[in-house]
Amino acid sequence: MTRIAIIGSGPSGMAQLRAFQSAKAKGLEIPEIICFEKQNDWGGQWNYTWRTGVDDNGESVHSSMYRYLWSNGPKEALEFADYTFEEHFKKPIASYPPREVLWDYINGRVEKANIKHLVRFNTAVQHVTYDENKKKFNIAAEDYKNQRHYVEEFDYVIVASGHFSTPNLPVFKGFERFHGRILHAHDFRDAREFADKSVLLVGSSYSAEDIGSQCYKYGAKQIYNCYRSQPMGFKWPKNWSEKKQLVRVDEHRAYFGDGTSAKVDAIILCTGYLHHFPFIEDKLRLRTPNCLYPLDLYQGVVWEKNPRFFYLGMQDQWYTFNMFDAQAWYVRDIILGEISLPSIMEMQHHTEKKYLEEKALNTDEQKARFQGEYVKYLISETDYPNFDVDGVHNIFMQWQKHKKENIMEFRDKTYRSVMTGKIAKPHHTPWLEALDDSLENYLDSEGAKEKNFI
Ligand code: FAD
Ligand code: NA7
Repeated sequence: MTRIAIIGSGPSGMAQLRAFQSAKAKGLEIPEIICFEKQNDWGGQWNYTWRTGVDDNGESVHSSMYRYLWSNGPKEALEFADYTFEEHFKKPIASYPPREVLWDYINGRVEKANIKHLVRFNTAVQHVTYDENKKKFNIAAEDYKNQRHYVEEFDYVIVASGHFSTPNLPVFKGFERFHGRILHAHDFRDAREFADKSVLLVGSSYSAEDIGSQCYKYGAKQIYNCYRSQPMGFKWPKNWSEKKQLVRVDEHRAYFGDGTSAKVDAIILCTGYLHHFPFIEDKLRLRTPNCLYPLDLYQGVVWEKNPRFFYLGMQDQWYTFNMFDAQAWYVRDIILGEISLPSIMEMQHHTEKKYLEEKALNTDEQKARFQGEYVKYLISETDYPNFDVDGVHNIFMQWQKHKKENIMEFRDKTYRSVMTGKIAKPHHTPWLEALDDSLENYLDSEGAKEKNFI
């Protein structure tokens, strides 16, 4: 029987499992599927851990998420077309759910599909190779629960191991002398640690914006962030100031490119992540910066040099859950023979064209549109339920406008679902005052536990 390996059961791997299950539910015969997951549960980044460094098994901790993380974009932009928030929660909820609430949602869809038994948890893929003679992939895996190392053969491999886990860790002059704490965003867990402290965030993208906002919300005394290329340019609170690139630090102070300096207690490197796949042999390994259209991947998913090898979710992301779905349905249909691929030359030519198109994009509006068009194309090729991608694009544009208006209040806004046509319900507590982000408190219509939070 044809065998398929999926590496990772985060939202992308879960989408792939669900894609095959939906084909099976329609009466199609599907191959044997095995999903390898190094953590003890699924959900990928959304499977929070307080740990940093290594996990129970000595594997590097995967998730970069932290306590009190709320969705940084509207839930209406990531909603599954085959499983709405309304179907899951049975009532309207607000537009920016906390991590635990989103985990519950993505878990709900795949629990309903009854596919968890396809995942081998606590099992890390350590090596993937391709045997040209046999035309099979060999996967070497470590099963930590049963303390067993084994190798198995597969006909297809789908890499869904994420790319926001391995820190990009620049070093600045004087770091070895600094008296405070230096950490990467990947190891940031609890903003309360920085209450009453002066914190410097290096970087000017999503992590800097959100970790800084967390620190502000939970009582940091002073926040600085510094940028290499572009300032974030939001209207920051009085105790947050944006500086040019970090030049050096000494025992207590950070020195910036504009000649100013500041005393800081901690430095958080919000400097992004590396696409890092040490477990994949060189000829199959994706090497790319974080961009919207990586080279070597036809339609963002097919490894051109060996089109039985796939990657999911490797793009920088405007679209997330529903884009992973679009990709997973597309990969499924290639494997099931419903979609045929062009020649390698044609695939490469197409990808290079798209890669150059991305390079010519200047504005966020253009970048979001570019990824939206990509999602539309994938959906048009499969039976994934069609949805109003242009409507989602408009939600992204409103989201950006709301952030520009007030970066500390954008999460209080609500949006209309393109799946159900219904508008979200405002949350019971404004985001800045909502300290208890547990599922229980979030879903309670009055937020009864909020006042007990210390
Ligand atoms: P991941 O979620 O990273 O899952 C990959 C899985 O692969 C993990 O379970 C991992 O354990 C497993 N794995 C890795 N290597 C191996 C191996 N060798 N063997 C076996 N298993 C392996 N997106 C949003 O839509 N909204 C947000 O608000 C949002 N906030 C974010 C905040 C942070 C701090 C970060 C880092 C990301 C955020 N994202 C957000 C993006 C997020 O990455 C995606 O939502 C989503 O989790 C990507 O899914 P994935 O399955 O591709 O990868
Ligand atoms: P991103 O979006 O990849 O951004 C990385 C940021 O780090 C970006 O501002 C970079 O500046 C900056 N960077 C990278 N290297 C350096 C050095 N050496 N010096 C200064 N600044 C640097 O990563 P994020 O972590 O913010 O977001 C990733 C995901 O996590 C995202 O999906 C979120 O939802 C959460 P640049 O603009 O390249 O000059």
